[in-house]
Amino acid sequence: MPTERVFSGVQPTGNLHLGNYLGAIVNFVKLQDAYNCLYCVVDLHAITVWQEPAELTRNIREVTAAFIASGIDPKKHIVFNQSQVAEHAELAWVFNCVARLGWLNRMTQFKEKAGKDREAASVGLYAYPNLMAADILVYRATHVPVGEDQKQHLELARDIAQKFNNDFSDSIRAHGLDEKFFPQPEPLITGPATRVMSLRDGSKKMSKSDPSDYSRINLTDDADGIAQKIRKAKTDPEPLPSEEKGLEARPEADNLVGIYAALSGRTKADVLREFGGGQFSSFKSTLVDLSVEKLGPIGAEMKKLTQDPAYVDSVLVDGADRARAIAGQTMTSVKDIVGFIRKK
Ligand code: AQP
Repeated sequence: MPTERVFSGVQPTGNLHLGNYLGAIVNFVKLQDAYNCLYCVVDLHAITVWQEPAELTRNIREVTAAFIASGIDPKKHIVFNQSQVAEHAELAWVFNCVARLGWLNRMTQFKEKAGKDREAASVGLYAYPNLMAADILVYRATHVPVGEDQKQHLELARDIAQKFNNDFSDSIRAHGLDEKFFPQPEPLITGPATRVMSLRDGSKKMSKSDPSDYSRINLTDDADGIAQKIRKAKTDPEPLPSEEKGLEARPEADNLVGIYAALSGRTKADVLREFGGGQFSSFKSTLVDLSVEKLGPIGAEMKKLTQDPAYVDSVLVDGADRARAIAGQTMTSVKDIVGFIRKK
């Protein structure tokens, strides 16, 4: 039985896209054989920016459906939504008191998301990385599959784990616990599409919040939608290069080749050996066929699952019960370590 634990999450903020799929969900699926996995719909993170309540409920079910439709087995592993396991928020508070303001001030995602009007951003958006550290460490997870954009937050989680272990080392020892109470979680940023870019602008990451729907392929897009978006995707006038080096300074070409490679399970070099020297128009047609073949069945299954909300909710309740059992044990030890009094 595998002993190392994987944790990762996706925010239910709508417009789940190819970047979320290739950067994260595909890897979630692959890791199921080698690890015990927890996959979380991080609804507490979602409300760091305003969410319409009814839409949030729909989006929680949609992300759950995407997990299952992509091949995550919620019986063998744990699929749940974050707000059902109160220990995430409880540990996050302890981490708010461990992490330093200076550490959070360096987080680039907050700067990007808060934009110019930082005073108007929610406190939650600022403290988001501490909650993310709690999500991972409340399960003492050792591996975290994420896209490239989450690397900095993972480094912060490692710093928090280390500072907690150092600050409380005497107490950890006094309670007979492992001196490395919290492990150092390893980011797993793998595959040829760890940062999928916008189809309209190769310098911007594909993102749920981009106002242009043509910038991303949504997992719920039908075949016509996928075809239109790929055909309209920005490219340059040169033919495709035959080697990877030729993709440098051609971000749009690099992105489409990376998407093709990830969807076909090949390397970029291998894809270029086949398509190098050809025009984008024919490459795009092949990419449309591949995308429809790979994403079509997932979108169809998502649609089916979301039509049965009682089933989706039962998966989340069952997963949350199992997650709580693990998180509760960690919080019991954390309370002892910190010096809180609790019912014995
Ligand atoms: N463009 C991307 N390429 C590769 N991986 C990506 N991820 C997100 N965008 C890309 C990865 O998907 C997982 C879930 O992301 P999330 O929903 O928790 O948060 P996010 O990064 O904020 O997603 P978006 O789409 O970029 O939303 P907005 O528009 O709100 O900023 C993570 O593992 C992430 O790395």
